[in-house]
Amino acid sequence: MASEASRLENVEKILSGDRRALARAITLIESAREDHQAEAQALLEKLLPHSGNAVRIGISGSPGVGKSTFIEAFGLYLTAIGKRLAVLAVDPSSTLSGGSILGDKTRMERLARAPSVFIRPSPAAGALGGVARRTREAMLACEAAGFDVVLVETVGVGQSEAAVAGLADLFALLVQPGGGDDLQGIKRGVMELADIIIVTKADGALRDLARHTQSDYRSAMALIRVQAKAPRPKVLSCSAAEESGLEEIWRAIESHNRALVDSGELAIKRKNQAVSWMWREVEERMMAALRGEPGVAALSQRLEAEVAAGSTTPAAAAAGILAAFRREKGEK
Ligand SMILES: Nc1nc2c(ncn2[C@@H]2O[C@H](COP(=O)(O)OP(=O)(O)O)[C@@H](O)[C@H]2O)c(=O)[nH]1
Ligand SMILES: [Mg+2]
Repeated sequence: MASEASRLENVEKILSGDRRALARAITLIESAREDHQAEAQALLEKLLPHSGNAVRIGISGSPGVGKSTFIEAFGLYLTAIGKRLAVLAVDPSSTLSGGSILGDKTRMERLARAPSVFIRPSPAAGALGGVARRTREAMLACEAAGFDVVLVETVGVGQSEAAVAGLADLFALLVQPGGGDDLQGIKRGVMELADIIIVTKADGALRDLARHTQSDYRSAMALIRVQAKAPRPKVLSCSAAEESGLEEIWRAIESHNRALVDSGELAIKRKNQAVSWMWREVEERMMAALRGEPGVAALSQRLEAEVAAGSTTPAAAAAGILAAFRREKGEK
């Protein structure tokens, strides 16, 4: 463990907006080592009282839809109006060495050079839940460092949208012109998560198609169940290439945010998110503890075979596994 003095110095640096200290803190947060995790939690406890002041935006969309280009253009727009921006990227399909997001970081070259911007790609370490959990903590660290806007980007694959929506105030889904009737195969569940849908590449030859796509999504969203107290989802379009539509998107985000603040929903949403992350963490740790017991492992292999063969019911086998876990824990 770091000494109390050096930890305090670190906290001071982060609070003053030192991006290097922030980057080091996130490395610590992302480390799987147990001593690093303990250190990270100690650090986070000091940072937590200073977090909570950013607009938290989740962004998702299929590969090629224009996320990176959008984030660069939108990020530059935000810095131009005086915002400090942190970009955290979660890519469950990438690895540290060959990851697409690391490639993206170089594509966001102009944004990465801006002095008021912090860009952080996260490698796909372990389960998605783990990646997103650390992203949540990284986001809190960014807030403590004084960033006004935190953008969390994920590639639309399976559960990553829900994970990112679960830590954001507002979830933006990017779609590209085209698609037609099936709305590009985007799952209803993902559409239901969206607070705002952004049609990208509304320029040049794609301009008209983008307009059609926008109205298709408007119709589709009108049919979708809206979260009771959330503002109605908006469907907007933009061109990152022409840097158009960005101001309107920011205004929509601000007005969404203001509505959440005014109704008291933002505080409730964030509280619920934090509590559900706690339980997710408990689940993860419980399962890790359970799987880590050698006696349980041996038994569960046998029970798996029995359940597969139909000679034991899943419920009876589950009860057996939990009983074995309690026995082993009781012996210690
Ligand atoms: N015409 C046009 N092309 C764009 C725009 N934004 C992105 N693209 C192109 O779409 C492709 C995918 O963009 P990228 O940002 O890498 O998508 P990502 O995979 O979602 O991050 C690239 O070839 C971009 O040049 C835009 O605003 N207009
Ligand atoms: Mg990208």
